[in-house]
Amino acid sequence: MIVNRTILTLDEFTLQQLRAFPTATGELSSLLRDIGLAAKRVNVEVNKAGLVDILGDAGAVNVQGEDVKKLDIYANNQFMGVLKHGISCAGIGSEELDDVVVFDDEVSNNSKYVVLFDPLDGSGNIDVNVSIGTIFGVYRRVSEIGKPCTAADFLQAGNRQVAAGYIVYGSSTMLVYATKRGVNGFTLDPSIGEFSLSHPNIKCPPSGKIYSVNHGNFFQYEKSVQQYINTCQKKDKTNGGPYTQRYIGSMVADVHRNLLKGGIFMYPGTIDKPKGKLRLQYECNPFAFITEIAGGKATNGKQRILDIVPTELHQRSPLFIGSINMMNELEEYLKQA
Ligand code: P6P
Repeated sequence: MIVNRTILTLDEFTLQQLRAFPTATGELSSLLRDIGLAAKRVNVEVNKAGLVDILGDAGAVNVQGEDVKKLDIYANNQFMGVLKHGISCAGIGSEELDDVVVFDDEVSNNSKYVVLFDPLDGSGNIDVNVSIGTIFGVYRRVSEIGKPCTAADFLQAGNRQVAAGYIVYGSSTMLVYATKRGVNGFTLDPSIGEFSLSHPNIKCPPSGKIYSVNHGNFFQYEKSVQQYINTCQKKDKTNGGPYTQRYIGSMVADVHRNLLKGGIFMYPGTIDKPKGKLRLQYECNPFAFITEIAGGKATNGKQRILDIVPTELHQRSPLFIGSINMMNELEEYLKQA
């Protein structure tokens, strides 16, 4: 019987990758399947968030000083749980937790990887039914295998990531996953409860006509950023302007759209927040890794995001990310500063 495998599930895709690379141990594939499982569980709760008492503030405030929504906590526990009980992860760092969590059991201590994640980015949008997402980055440990992972494992530059991805809980639920071999998108098929390969080998268009920025902070941006934003609004044959402004206020949704359609997303430093708002380790770095593998570019306005050596787990960074031609155009303005 010939089985018509026109659409690969996430599991089939990871097994196919394993067959193609026999030397692979399967730990990274197993880690991806763990993340896919947690994503399916979170998706169920996100999809019914309006119906159950999972909305609203949990009364807690996280390390960022933000009200923690109950769904944040649920998502954090789901991803932490599957990674702790898997075979590939020695510990995690999360936006929702003040410090890293060292799993410190025999299997985990012998695992090669650590994971940094934002369990539910854009959670302020939960109550108004706007797309939200999970963001994660995977690093090979620098600490000794066989012993508990250490804080140093979680303070590696983003160029040390071996994989990164995100889940966008939107009109459909999609998991986008990148390794050095490429970026692939899997859409959750509710009829079989599996993520299925829907966007193989994603490439970020080199140019685009979408710019994403919070105009409310305009007068707090550096002059060079203001000048670039003004250019985005001008009719200009050379850059295809004017561009369209699209800003959802949920990074996963904004960056995902620009990755597929072409565009630039900016969260610059402001007078109030010179380092910007976004966190380096589990927002900027994973998206910078994914975007570069897809052919785009990501900087903090001065240097490549992936080359920044972190000093703190929750440090913030300005972020400019997207289509390479739009990023190069922006950098011409930033150089003049
Ligand atoms: P602002 C959500 O809280 C978030 O961290 C990102 O998802 C989003 O891009 C950004 O903040 C929006 O911030 O200040 O423009 O509302």
